[in-house]
Amino acid sequence: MSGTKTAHIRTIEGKLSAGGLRVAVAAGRFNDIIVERLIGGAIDYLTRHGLERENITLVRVPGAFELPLVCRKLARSGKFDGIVALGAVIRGATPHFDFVAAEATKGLAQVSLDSGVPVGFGLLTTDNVEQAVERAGSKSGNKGADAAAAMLETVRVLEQIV
Ligand code: INI
Repeated sequence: MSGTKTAHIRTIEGKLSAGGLRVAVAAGRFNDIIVERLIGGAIDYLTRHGLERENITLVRVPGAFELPLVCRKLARSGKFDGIVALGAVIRGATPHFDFVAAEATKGLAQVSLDSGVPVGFGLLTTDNVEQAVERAGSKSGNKGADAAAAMLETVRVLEQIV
């Protein structure tokens, strides 16, 4: 946002152009009806912002708990400029909701910090299926697209900090 308070301040901002990047999308199979919509949202966002389809690699993992380990290997491979991690942890569906959600969340943050590769956080953590559906392409937007957008902006910001 520009305004009088930031006038004449050197500002670094990420341009939302994805052309030429290589992006991995890692997605849990658990709650796959929801996660498919997140994948669709992420890929739609990235291709509409110029990313070539051949530069997207989709990686399927069992569930949210496996996302950090697989994303860590993707990040360390040096083959990707950014990663989008997608999954859906739904409280109603499991008594170990809190463990799965917390470990996946902490793990993904750690991967990003340790590797320096931006990881878009597209993990839904909701109380019920209805809330998940709302955030997977209906009335509350699409968390997959949001995660892709955050990853892209972060990649472009980091490029400028040398
Ligand atoms: N994985 C999810 O992605 N979402 C869930 O809601 C979920 N529940 O309900 O348990 C879930 N569990 C599986 C977990 O991520 C691992 O795949 C599993 O425990 C094997 O390690």
